[in-house]
Amino acid sequence: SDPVTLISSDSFTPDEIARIEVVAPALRAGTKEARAALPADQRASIKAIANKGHRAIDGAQMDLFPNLKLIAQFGVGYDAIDVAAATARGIKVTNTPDVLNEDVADLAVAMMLGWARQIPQGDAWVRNGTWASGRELPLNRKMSGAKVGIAGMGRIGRAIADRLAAFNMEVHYCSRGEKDTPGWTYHTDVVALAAAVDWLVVAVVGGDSTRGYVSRAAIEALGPQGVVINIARGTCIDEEALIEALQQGKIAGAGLDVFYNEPHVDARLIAMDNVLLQPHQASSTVETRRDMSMAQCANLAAFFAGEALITPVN
Ligand code: 8YV
Repeated sequence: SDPVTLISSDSFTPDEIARIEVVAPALRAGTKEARAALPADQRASIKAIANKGHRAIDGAQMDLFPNLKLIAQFGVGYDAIDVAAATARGIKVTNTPDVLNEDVADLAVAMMLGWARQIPQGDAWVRNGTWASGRELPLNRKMSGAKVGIAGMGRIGRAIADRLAAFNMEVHYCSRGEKDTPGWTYHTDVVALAAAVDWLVVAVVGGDSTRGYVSRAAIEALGPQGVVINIARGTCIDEEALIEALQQGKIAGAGLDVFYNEPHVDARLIAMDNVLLQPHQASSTVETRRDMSMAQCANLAAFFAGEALITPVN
């Protein structure tokens, strides 16, 4: 039977689906229920999965497809995929690194500036007549020249640090090891990093290895002037500790693009106006989403051609 790629998410755009279908015939089953309902012969025809977003692909999902050999993720993060379960089954996993570094870094900086300069609040004051009535926005915080800590000096962390260096910020970071960096200060752990800075930007990998990585201790070490920015994964921060620290004024604020239970954001975060919220959109530009789609399809094409995968994870 015909289809060889399974499109396992309903969040692919028509353009992205068209690109996948150019590589090989495809079948769509965007939910667990839809996949389980596929007849056995269709499931047996599937050799690759094109996945997107956070839909969990676990061992049981893989076992629905006895001839599955590749899971190609749309995105740099692959925490939605149980990579150990894939490896154990001889299934390769690929992601789409690098092409999104600039956009993710841009949004991190935009959230920092948006928070510091109260851009959402200022926009509201103009629109709702508060400014016209003679009031002035409370004074902003200065971002340029401040101290920033980057948690995770990978490809995205470095793109963020490069940008912030141009804002004359003093760059500190922690990472799995010390990196070759232009005068930036390395810290061995995130608590020491947070204690040294006012801005903490989270750019570590997602998944089990970083669950709660920005701990209660790290959040509290940041102090009452501190602001947390997260463009990584909601799971990388102890969200409960973050919410309590924000409510109690133990830190000044947060800019968050990712959450524990997204797209459902904790009502306590939504209630606080010292928190800048974004709908997980750091890679969402026309240009980068096209490049991510092409990177996903390049991996699919290499796989079907029997060539080396371009960006393998396992
Ligand atoms: C998602 C992301 O891929 O690349 C990542 O890891 O988090 C995003 O770019 C995107 O949200 C697709 O749903």
